[in-house]
Amino acid sequence: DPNVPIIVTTWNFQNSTIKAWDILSNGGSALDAIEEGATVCEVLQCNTAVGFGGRPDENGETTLDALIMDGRNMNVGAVGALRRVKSAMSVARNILEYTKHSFLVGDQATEFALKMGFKEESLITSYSTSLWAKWRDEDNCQPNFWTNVKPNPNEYCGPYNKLDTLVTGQKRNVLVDEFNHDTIGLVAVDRNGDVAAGTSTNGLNFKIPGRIGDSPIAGSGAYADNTVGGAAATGDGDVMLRFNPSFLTVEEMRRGASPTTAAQTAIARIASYYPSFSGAVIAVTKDGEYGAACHGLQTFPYVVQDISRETCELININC
Ligand code: SD4
Repeated sequence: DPNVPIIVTTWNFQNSTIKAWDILSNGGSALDAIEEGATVCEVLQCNTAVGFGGRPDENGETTLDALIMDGRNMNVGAVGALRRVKSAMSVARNILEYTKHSFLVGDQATEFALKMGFKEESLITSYSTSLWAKWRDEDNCQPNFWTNVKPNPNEYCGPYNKLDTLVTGQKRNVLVDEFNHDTIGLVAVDRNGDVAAGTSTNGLNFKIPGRIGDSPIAGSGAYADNTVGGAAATGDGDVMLRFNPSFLTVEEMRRGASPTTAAQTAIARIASYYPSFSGAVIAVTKDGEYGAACHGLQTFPYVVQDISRETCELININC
């Protein structure tokens, strides 16, 4: 018999898993489990890596990326660089439910959200301001994401200086470390066997304003197909989105690979080009088999809840 319903989430965000399971175990849909599970993290600001008040960009603003995918019909709703609206996942769900589009970004995603009745409010908190002020003042605005030609750190300080002096040099900095990860990714299969997947994140610290990572991109951040299963990814999104790892994981499962082997294939593909990238992929089949793979981290924790468990279980894999 299939092991459904099931919910699997990235990192140790048990509150989200518990909420999603509450929906699934009461006969709710996989889509609702994804939306409401992710929303819990957006409200709790899980590790300040999801939702408002975390990971300010170079201008000190927090912007949000989210994706939700319906494996019944391959419908997608996504937002990127969403400004001044806290519930990125629900905005994504509204795009899925009420429009023929798949992906809205920036200020115009905000406009859409306001039309749908969401509240406009600042995503800046005293925590995000202090993080950003430290970067600006003590770390001298060390540009985190410039390569080859980078702005002179002495001349470039977010909105405080014009980008008028360019110098060559410096490689990319470390993008994801233990203080700069933790996007929530979720994959659910409900009682009907319907599959859904999604992500929600505030990206990376001191990103260049306008930057969107892998998380809201279907096939990269997450992917779901009722005929196979679903997958979700977390990590160095600038690199990972070049490989569509969630799509590849689902396609490997379609070809018969186990979830673990499928996720390993997707991770190995990225590592073959970028040996120092950090990231992970979780995978679930439509029958409720699950697995994960990771790279460049010591360990990767993820959480599973299914009918075989009284409570959700934290699983740690070595990378
Ligand atoms: C991003 N993938 O925006 C996200 C960050 C992340 O765990 O997953 N952190 O690149």
